[in-house]
Amino acid sequence: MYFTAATLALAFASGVSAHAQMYGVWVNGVDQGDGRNVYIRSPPNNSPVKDLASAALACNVNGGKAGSSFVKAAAGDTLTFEWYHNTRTDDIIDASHKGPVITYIAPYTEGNGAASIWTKIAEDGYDSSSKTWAVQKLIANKGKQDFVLPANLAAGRYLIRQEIIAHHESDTAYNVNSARGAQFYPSCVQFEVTGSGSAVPDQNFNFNTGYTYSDPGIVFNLYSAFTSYKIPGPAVWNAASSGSGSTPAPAQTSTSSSFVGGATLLPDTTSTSVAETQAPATTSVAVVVPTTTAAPTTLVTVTSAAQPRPTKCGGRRRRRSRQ
Ligand SMILES: [Cu+2]
Repeated sequence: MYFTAATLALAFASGVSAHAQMYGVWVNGVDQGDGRNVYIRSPPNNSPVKDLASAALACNVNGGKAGSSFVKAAAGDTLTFEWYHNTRTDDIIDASHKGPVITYIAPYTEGNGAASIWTKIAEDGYDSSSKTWAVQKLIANKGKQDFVLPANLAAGRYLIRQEIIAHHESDTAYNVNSARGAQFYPSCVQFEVTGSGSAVPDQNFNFNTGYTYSDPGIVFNLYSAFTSYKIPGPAVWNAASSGSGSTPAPAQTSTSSSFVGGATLLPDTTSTSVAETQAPATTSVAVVVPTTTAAPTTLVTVTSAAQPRPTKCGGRRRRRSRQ
């Protein structure tokens, strides 16, 4: 066994990226094992999708490559999707990558999911009372995001797609500046659901047409003095009003019991990654000064040297005190 220089360079580059992907699924608290390329349509790396016209927006790169097995669950079960950064239970995703975690379901397809087939079943965005983003809860919860399968969901095979949206560069839309834009981390999991319910997901949402560059939940300035955040996509599906079931609508369960509002971490400007080495359009870098709450309160513009710099997203992060 030997490594070429290119192999080593790639290995290093993927090691310093600050993104995330999915490791596996838990059903009612029971670990279903490493799902990568087994029941998860795993992408080749943890880089984000940013182009809203890309078919990969639905189920990521390799989204049309069907896995070899299905997670078995029953309608009404609590499911946990577990994310990681480079290795299981590590730092999960760079703390700068604040944003929502959203979950959709579609009838099973061996296709790539880029079609009008999706229905939103759970979402967690920004809690203005605690100034907490879903991604912060995800990190505090060791990468685990819980949601409940609707109790009257019709039995059958499904794809369940969970995405993280990271807003640290989304003040500018990707179609305006491809070096910036919201970062989407979609992951599709193959499920075989049992139960006697009759509710069939029917929102027929299509990511390529339903997510747009005019959506305030997609082009969003994380460093502005915001007080609320509108999660993109349709409202969470009310399964109770579908089919003949009469059970309550699914609720996003809280996974934040151990979360303590942390300091705002500085966007990293010191290291590079494979996907995000393009320089910003200008040489100014917005830096949020850390505060004791999760909400950015002070915006300072630091003008860098004339040399273009990589955008933040690196694995190493440097804390700086106010100077
Ligand atoms: Cu990233």
